[in-house]
Amino acid sequence: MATNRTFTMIKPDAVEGGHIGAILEQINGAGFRIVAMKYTKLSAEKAGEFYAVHAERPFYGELVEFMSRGPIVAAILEKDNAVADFRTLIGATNPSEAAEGTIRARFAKSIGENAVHGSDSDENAAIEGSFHFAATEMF
Ligand code: 3AN
Repeated sequence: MATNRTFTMIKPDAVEGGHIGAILEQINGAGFRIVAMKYTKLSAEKAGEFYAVHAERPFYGELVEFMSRGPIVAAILEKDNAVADFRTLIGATNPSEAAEGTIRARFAKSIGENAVHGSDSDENAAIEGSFHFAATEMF
């Protein structure tokens, strides 16, 4: 059974581009409810920890540098089938392959600077949500 929460970050490129409002509007318009949200900045250490699964990939250093270069918006979102539906809403990792109208098609610049994160499984959604939020910050 699909659980109904996912975790997202509006990444530094999209924050720098002034797209927080438009992205949140698209997320709300697609029926996601905000369970938790904060405007924050990852240290290089925290970004490295968050993306530890990619530590062996050639782009890891670049990814950590990018994700820690400026503020992000982190959020937990709720909806039926949240993980899969949010992946559909954001589009493919590479924005040139992202379906028209998806968040990455609209706002992402490149495969590395791709505007938003979306959890890839229910298990990772729970891990990533707890990485950023205490239980007392979820409503
Ligand atoms: P997604 O974010 O769609 O789940 P992942 O988990 O494969 O994609 O990658 C995590 C992040 O790593 C991406 N959001 C992107 O910022 C970065 N990334 C992925 N592939 C590349 C790549 N080939 N070159 C540079 N950065 C990449």
